[in-house]
Amino acid sequence: MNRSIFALSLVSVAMLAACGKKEEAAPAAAAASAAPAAPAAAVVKIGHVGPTSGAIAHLGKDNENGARMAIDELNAKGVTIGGAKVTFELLAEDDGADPKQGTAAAQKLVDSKVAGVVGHLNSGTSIPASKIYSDAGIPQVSPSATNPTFTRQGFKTTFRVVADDVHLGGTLGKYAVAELKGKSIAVIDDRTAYGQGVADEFEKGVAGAGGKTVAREFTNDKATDFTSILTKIKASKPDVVFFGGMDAVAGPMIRQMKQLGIKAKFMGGDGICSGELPKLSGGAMADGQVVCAEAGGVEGEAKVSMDDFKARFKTKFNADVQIYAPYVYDATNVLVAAMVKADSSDPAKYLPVLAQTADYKGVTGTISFDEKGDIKNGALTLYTYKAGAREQIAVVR
Ligand code: ABU
Repeated sequence: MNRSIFALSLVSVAMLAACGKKEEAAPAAAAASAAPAAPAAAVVKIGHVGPTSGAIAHLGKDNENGARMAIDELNAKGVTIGGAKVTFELLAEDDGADPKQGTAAAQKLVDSKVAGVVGHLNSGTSIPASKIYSDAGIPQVSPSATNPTFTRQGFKTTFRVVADDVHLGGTLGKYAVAELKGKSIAVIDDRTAYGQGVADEFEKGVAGAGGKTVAREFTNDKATDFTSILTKIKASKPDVVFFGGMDAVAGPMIRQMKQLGIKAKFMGGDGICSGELPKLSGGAMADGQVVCAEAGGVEGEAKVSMDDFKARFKTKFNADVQIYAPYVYDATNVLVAAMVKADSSDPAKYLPVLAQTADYKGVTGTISFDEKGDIKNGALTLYTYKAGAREQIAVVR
């Protein structure tokens, strides 16, 4: 990152303000008694990237709205950094959940001189983009990318405000055996960085709890017909089917399971745990059939603040939160809190402060980063669906 560019932008704002004052002051001596000019407002650009097109556009839009809500509130409240009132500008990019589009979006944000980035939504886009941000020295906080690799590349610029797939998949694997009493478990993944990774961790969790995986199949994140793999899976008579992937694929898969007469429980990670899943399944989900987990702990104070956030979100956007909007909101505010504490939006100056984030009280709970940039004490909230609505089962730490 070119530190001088950020310094320059603030200096040039100050110089322009000074020039303006001079020109206004010259014509009339009476101006000497005028009120002092208001400090110039500096613009701090914050990037957001998520898939606002394609099959999971509803999730990308949910994320983008979380960032927009944070930015709008910060601007309404007024934030002063480096002695100047700043205005935050959201630069929102669409990566279509595609790794190539993701790196192009990252480069565009770097070229636009963003001070920080919130995103991307998917692990498959966040991981390749993280090198671009790291090379530019720009902090990146992901609200939803759960593949462990994201924060294990040795980059100082990567942060995550949710638990990772080791925690997520492992916990769900144990839950399948210990609580759902799964005896024969089938696993499907969508071959993405997230889907395959969380399915692998799920299998380890099953094995660790003494359970048995009887089938492993895969599809892709754009597939709509699962007849072939579900027919193979049916032959293995599973009582639990786990899917590593996103809700846009999980919904039709659940519908086709019903059509094929597979009555097994259906499990998945945070990627399927959306408000949209019942609709995407075409109403095929039996009450309590689906168990999924959000990669954050929604209990106690966090439950109160999350509920409040969801109500404010609904009022502002006339839409319900899908999954990650509150985490995006917190990720944005964590970035800005570090800028305020460092008294600078220069990434080189506020990055070390961001890394030291401890006990930040967000709407999703308390955020502290470990040495890798991962959230400390990350938690999971398990959900099922009844009558088409998500219902909380438990919080697991
Ligand atoms: N964590 C699930 C969805 C995002 C991802 O990690 O790809």
